[in-house]
Amino acid sequence: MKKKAIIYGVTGQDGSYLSEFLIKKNYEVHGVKRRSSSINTTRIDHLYQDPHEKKKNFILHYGDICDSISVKNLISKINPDEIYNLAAQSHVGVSFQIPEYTANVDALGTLRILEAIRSLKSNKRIKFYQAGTSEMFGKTGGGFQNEKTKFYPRSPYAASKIYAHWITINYRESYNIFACNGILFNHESPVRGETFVTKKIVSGLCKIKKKKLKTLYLGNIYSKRDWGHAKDYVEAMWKMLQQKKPDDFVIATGKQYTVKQFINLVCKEIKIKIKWVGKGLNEKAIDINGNAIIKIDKNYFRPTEVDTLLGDASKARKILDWKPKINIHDLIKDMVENE
Ligand code: NAP
Ligand code: F7E
Repeated sequence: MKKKAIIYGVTGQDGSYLSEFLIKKNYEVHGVKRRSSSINTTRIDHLYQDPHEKKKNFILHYGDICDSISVKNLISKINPDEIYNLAAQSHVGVSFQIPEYTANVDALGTLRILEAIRSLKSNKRIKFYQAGTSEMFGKTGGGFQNEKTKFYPRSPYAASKIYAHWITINYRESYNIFACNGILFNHESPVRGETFVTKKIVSGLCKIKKKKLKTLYLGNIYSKRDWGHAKDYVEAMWKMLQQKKPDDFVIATGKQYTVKQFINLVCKEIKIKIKWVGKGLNEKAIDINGNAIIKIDKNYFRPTEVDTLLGDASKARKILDWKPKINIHDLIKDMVENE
């Protein structure tokens, strides 16, 4: 019998990589997408199968984790072996502008899925994956973060994800649900959303190279992140659900770069020579013709910033036998080639 998985957030970056991964593992994948007035399936169009086909292994359903009725109905109809909750309002900056909505999706959405699993009383022990984040560590003060590091959220997004983290643990302990939290550090890919900094930089600099854009505007270029590739990270999600006991894991590369260093690496990859001049809001990257191709715009700064994130994934390495295969240089190559 094929294993069945439900993916909430199937139309997102991780949803598309996880779908590919599970289909290769011979799963029947049920992806949940939101109704939208414009097309929101570009990341998964290559996996689409006509509903009239007999033997389908990728099936799409309408749903929304803000709608408990649809969550309960779908889980009870499919009776899956595994559920991956990747659905979220995932933009940290935007969460300051829509904090209540972010909490509804990112915090309560997780509760709605857990409650559906609890109340269903399936003949299977449905396994649940919650997409947690390094943003929960927030104000770290530097150094490495692991599963024992305390949380100090710096955004409505991070605060919502902390609720989701603890409610997942609470349902595991209260009702013996097989529920795992992944605490994933930043992971990127060619299908990363256009407004996240890595994609914005790669896409902007490629446009500048092709003379389709004059200047790219960015915010704080001194924050430090631990960037991996989404392809490696979805494998870790699956590995968590294949263990005997449910547990929580940090997933990271253990290497850290500033946004400015990321820009320099992309410029090297696409062969644009730049020189940094000025300070603070007046800092600029100038090309060989003297054009300011990168400028700072204070509108992209957040009310509270997460200055430094660096993950220690040694628990995942030991228990899941997981380590990243793709380094930052190959990640940038992949993103640039696809642009
Ligand atoms: P993403 O590209 O923004 O995808 C988010 C997905 O959630 C999209 O499919 C989106 O649908 C869907 N969604 C949003 N609200 C929903 C709702 N109310 N009901 C159902 N679906 C909803 O995010 P990602 O980068 O793939 O990240 C996947 C998950 O991991 C998210 O929970 C994110 O917070 C978390 N995470 C990401 C990272 C990272 O670096 N990428 C690191 C740690 C944790 P639409 O396409 O219709 O918008
Ligand atoms: O910002 C700075 C910004 O939006 C990275 C999400 O997937 O990873 C992601 O959250 C850094 C921040 O990612 C711009 O201030 C400068 O310091 O790409 P980002 P994020 O906030 O780290 C975590 C792990 C998640 O869980 C989230 O879902 O870059 N930055 N200038 C900028 N950021 C953006 N977006 N745009 C700028 O122009």
